[in-house]
Amino acid sequence: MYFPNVTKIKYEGPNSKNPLAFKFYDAEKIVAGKPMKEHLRFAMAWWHNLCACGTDMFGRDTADKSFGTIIGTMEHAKAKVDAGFEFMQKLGIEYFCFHDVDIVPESNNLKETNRRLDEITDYMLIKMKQTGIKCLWGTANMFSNPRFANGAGSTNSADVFCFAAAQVKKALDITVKLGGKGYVFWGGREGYETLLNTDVKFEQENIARLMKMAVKYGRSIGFKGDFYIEPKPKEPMKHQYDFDASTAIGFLRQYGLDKDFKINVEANHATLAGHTFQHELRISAINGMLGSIDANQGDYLLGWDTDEFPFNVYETTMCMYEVLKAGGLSGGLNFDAKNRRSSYTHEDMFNAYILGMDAFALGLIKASKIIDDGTIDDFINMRYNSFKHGIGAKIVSENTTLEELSNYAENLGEAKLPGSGKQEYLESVLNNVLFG
Ligand code: XUL
Ligand code: CO
Repeated sequence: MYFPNVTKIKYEGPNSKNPLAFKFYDAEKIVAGKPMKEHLRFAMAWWHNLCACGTDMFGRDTADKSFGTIIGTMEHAKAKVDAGFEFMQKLGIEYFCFHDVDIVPESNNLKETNRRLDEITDYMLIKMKQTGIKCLWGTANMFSNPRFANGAGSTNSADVFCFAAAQVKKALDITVKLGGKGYVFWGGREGYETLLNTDVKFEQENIARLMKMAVKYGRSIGFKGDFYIEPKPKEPMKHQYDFDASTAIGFLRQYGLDKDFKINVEANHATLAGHTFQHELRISAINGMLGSIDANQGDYLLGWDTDEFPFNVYETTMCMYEVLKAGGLSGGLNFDAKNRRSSYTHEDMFNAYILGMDAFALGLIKASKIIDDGTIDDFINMRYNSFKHGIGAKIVSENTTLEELSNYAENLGEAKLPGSGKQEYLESVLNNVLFG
């Protein structure tokens, strides 16, 4: 046992003062027609939870995640599996997400890395069968190894492109082996620092080529799930190609990848792009491409990806409002989030997940109330009333011309104000639903 001081985390309700209990997440409780756990489908991110130890630009590790072994060995990789499954079981988390290099130490030799991946996934499969825990999505880390300094799909080196292809192939193999529901492309180094050395068109075409081969190969080995692009505007690169959901959707359509791909929206990436989390969810949803979510939170005072555990209930509420309106996710809510460097104990890891899971449970409960209350949805519906009859209906049915509209406008005489947006009133409705 790796977490002997923590027993199974239970739902104790909002009056509980127990730091190791859920206050709002009650897995089996029915909200909006389904148990909470089905709406939320929480996943543990292997990298932050089992690998990251608090190193930042200015200081070394603070957390000990050796789990009694020597880091960088296969014994350590297996201890992480054991610790991870104990952690998920104690929290009632039913899914995990991983990069290839999160689950084994990468060797200098690709064949040896792949052999290690076979060995560890055999071991993970046994644990998955014993516990019922499943894989939400897998991915290849094509940004840490120095060979990817100039990108993976967008690299200037054909040899590096082949290494990227090899990693995608193997990551797909093991994602399928583990029954993963999805496969993610996060293009951390797919971008550029200066146009003085970059052929953007060529690089984007090459990324599309890599993705097309991934789809072809994935489908050939029986992968039935969704591929995802996870947009992010910057960091590590100055300018990343998958800037935001709109950009990624345009790219997918341009290269005929939109039938196989959806968007994995990450909250902190949205805010880095100058959008709200809700905006990115809405843009994905209205394009039929809301696939999965990396559930975290950024800091509005900082310009980088802080990957904090979410606690802002306004944001989790508006997120779950989008999810409910979109009819749910094909993926789930992956906590791509890490403890603050100074919260370095194993107990802090549990506290962080309890915070995040409760914040989203609360968001789900409140979002369902907003929908039941109906004031906001009714307002939006009424706001476009002028398009339901007369000239407005003609516009919507595309049964008019610029000339006809021009004549109509001339006959109107004085220009009219379009009806109040009533933002302050609607914000007070929101607060009333949340706290009333
Ligand atoms: C980085 C990030 C990644 C992806 C998977 O900002 O979000 O961890 O989620 O590669
Ligand atoms: Co992410």
